[in-house]
Amino acid sequence: MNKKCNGCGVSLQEDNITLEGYTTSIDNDLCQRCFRIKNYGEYQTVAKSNDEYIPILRSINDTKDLVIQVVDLLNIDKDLSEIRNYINNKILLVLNKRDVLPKSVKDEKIIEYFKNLGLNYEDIVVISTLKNYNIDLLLRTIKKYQTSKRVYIVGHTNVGKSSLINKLLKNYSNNPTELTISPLPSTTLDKIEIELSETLTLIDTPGLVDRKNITNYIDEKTLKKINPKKEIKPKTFQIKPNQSIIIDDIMRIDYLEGERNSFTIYMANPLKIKKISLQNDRLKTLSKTNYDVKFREDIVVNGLGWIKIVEKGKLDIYIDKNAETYIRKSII
Ligand SMILES: Nc1nc2c(ncn2[C@@H]2O[C@H](COP(=O)(O)OP(=O)(O)OP(=O)(O)O)[C@@H](O)[C@H]2O)c(=O)[nH]1
Ligand SMILES: [Mg+2]
Repeated sequence: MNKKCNGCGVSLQEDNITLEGYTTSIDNDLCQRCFRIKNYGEYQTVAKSNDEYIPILRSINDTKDLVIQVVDLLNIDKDLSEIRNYINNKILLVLNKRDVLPKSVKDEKIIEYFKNLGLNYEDIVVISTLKNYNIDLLLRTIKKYQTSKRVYIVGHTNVGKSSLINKLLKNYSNNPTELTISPLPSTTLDKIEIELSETLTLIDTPGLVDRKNITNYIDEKTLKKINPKKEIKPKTFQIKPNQSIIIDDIMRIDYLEGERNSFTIYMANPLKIKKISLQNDRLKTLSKTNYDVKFREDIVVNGLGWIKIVEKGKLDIYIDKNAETYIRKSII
């Protein structure tokens, strides 16, 4: 029988050390990569393509099982409905990493924002896997909506799918399984079924890869800084036209035209952010996009966070050419 790694779901093999799933002995329960992540915190990236993930999603569509779509609250997908291209199942939306957003923001407000997207979820639950927040509520909600024993967990890479399953296992079962988790994308490599109880089996899946996420284009040192580990302290700047803001070595915002304005930056605390004059040329070699923002909009930077802009105005954003930025109605 084809034996799978207990950490990431890949098929184990002892023939080729350079290929996925390698282990020194097929009697082991983990592949070498998971063993190293778990025991030494040594991360190894695996380049995954969605060509492998999409068939997994389509196979879920063949079932009537409940699907949990997990979203990272600091890193909300531009198009949450993309998943609907592949599956028609009932979906429960789970908004994870609540702990990184300011406590002053009310959960109801966050939920309201997602309800207004009109995307037909059975329910929406805000949680923090890290802080064990609302995990009880989530389990009750899963029980309310599950249509069979099996419940799938889907979403982009790194949103915390495997962490959530580990937390549910720890809280509510004696099953000793511990899935591999890591701060880098594409940790889980294949479907993994985990029995939580006689009436509930959770199925972890590898995440959908997002090529437009800035984390694909920055060095490891900066990557460590942008992954927030604590509650974000938003930084507000009062700004006039002809002033600019630079965020570490990552991006530059030029305020070109408009009223006196207020920019609030929701990004990881270790990032160095400062106001400079428009004449200063720093980071101007990056790729430029022009934006016309309306009253109370956010400029979102995929993988990094967002800038809340209060008044309307014209601005230029400079950032890596592969990174995605877009405008949405202010979430907070
Ligand atoms: N701050 C915070 N971090 C979290 C939370 N849940 C998970 N993480 C972190 O998010 C990162 C990714 O977690 P994983 O569980 O590996 O994510 P995944 O969705 O399974 O990722 P893939 O398997 O690559 O698709 C890890 O660094 C986790 O520690 C949370 O509630 N809050
Ligand atoms: Mg995972």
